[in-house]
Amino acid sequence: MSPNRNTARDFVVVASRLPVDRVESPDGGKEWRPSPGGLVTALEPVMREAGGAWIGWSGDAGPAAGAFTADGLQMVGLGLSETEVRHFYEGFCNATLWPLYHDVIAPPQFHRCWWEAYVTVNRRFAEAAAAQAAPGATVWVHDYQLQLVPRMLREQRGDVRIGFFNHIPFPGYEIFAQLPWRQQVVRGLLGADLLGFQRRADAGNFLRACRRAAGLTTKGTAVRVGDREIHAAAFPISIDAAGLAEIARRDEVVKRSIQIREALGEPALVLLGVDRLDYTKGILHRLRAYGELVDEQRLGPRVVLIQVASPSRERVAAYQTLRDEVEVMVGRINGQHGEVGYAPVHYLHQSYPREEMAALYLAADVMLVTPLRDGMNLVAKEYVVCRTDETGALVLSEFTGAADELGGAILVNPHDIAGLKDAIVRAATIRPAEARRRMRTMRRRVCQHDVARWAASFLDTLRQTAPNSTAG
Ligand code: GDG
Repeated sequence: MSPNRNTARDFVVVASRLPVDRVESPDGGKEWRPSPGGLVTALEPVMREAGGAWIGWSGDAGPAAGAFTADGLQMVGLGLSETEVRHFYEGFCNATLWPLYHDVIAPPQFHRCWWEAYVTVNRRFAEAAAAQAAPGATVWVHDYQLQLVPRMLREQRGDVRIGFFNHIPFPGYEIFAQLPWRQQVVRGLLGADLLGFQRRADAGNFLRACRRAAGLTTKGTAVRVGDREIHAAAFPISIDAAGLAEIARRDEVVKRSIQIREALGEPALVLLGVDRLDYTKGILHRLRAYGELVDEQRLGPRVVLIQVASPSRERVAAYQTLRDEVEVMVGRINGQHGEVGYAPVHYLHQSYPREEMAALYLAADVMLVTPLRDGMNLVAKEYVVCRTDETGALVLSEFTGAADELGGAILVNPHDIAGLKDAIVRAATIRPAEARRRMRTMRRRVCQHDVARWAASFLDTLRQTAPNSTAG
């Protein structure tokens, strides 16, 4: 497809979701409201400077929203039918690729009709990108939902520079090899000039898949496909550290954090977990360890764990089962150890504004981030950035990308419940001087390596890659 002269853009972001939500407007109609996330914060300046466009899906089944502007940014909304939502989004993305790429914590399901929907929807995104991109434009494709887009786009538009960033892990080859369409996925990704991963290990796994699934030769970070050279390397994502620290310093947020501890009855110790309610996040392991610690009274009297578990993928069966299991476990701990006026677990199956999240981070003495597998985990970075007074302690799973960067955390293997319990006790009883030293190291790291630096580093590297002109 040739670029549309009226809309040709020098910078195009392609992500499965738009950074806006369709919500009720005050007059009873519908309007687009920004859903601020790290990605849009990081890419906004680049988009504004280049007059860029963001291609994505609104999140609802139905016709395409088409082109519109939101807060001065150009959006192009694509549509998914009800069947595509089930087969592409809930099926292939969330019940095939998500569990497969997270070390098969849940069994992945392989269905040919889901794969077909994945191909169809990826083609729709690639065509939209081909129509938006100006000659020689830079197109940045995001995440596991769109792995076929780089190649599909390159076949139509040999002139554009294509980057791809995978937000979730890329699995070891023995796991990836289960995917019946492994070769198509590898070839799809190799349409890009530069492939970014969270950890070096993820890039290494991908390079191995290139050798094993596609029989290609790799050298260092490079893969050769015909006369093209593609690079795969680690670009660990981050957060808008300055923006979040500013929120955490606001008087009303600090006051709210004090209020939260008051509402809990001024406990001596507050632990916090913040996750999408997802089986990769290790919520059950965390509750198990915490429940035993309460039982054994190793954390002192009237300790409180606040667990925010924001609703996620509620129509996917594995998520419904997980919700039931978490709620049973929370009920058991509170039933056994609670009293009138005291519950050891405050479980919140809701979403909160950013200010409330910052107040929760400020209210917590110990943050528990215990995923069984996580590409990065931004919550760990958000916690340390909010701790502007350098107090607090972070218990962090070694199976997160964040563990590669946050050396000041108390690292754990969440499968080792005894080890997890010891780590929680250690974090709860850490000497203030040691806590400060650890927190300072972590804050420095995240503040210096924020999301703007991540985006700049990826785009600079992409710019330096030789333009690859032919389809691979
Ligand atoms: C994927 C990868 C990678 C959660 N509840 C609320 C809320 N959140 C925010 C957190 C955080 C974000 O959602 C979650 O990010 P994570 O990184 O923890 O996890 P995933 O959603 O699985 O993200 C992950 C990430 O992509 C980026 O590349 O790090 O590994 O799986 O920012 O604060 N925010 C608000 N209310 C809530 O109730 N406002």
